[in-house]
Amino acid sequence: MNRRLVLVLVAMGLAMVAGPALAADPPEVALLIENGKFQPDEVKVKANAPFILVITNKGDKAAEFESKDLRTEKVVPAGKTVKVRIRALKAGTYPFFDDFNKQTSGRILAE
Ligand SMILES: [Cu+2]
Repeated sequence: MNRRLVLVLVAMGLAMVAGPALAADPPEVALLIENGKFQPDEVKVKANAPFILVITNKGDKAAEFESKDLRTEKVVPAGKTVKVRIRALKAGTYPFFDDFNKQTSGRILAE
């Protein structure tokens, strides 16, 4: 076999191994807490598909990501990043807020 064919076969083999694992991993969606605000304050995601919110707190105080509609709350210490798995959502708007600083709020828009 020539070298090029070997590389193609190796790539196909890797794709077969990595493919299902990648398909099973929900996409990650970044959310920042900075200067007392969520950035962005509207997080757009696909409806009917789970995802992982990757929340980074750039502030110097702990925050608590909380959403009644999502039945989720998670402390995000100052300067840290946490991951929160969110179930597949029907199309709609899902408000969230920082339970330690309630005027800091945002929403997830699933569409
Ligand atoms: Cu709370």
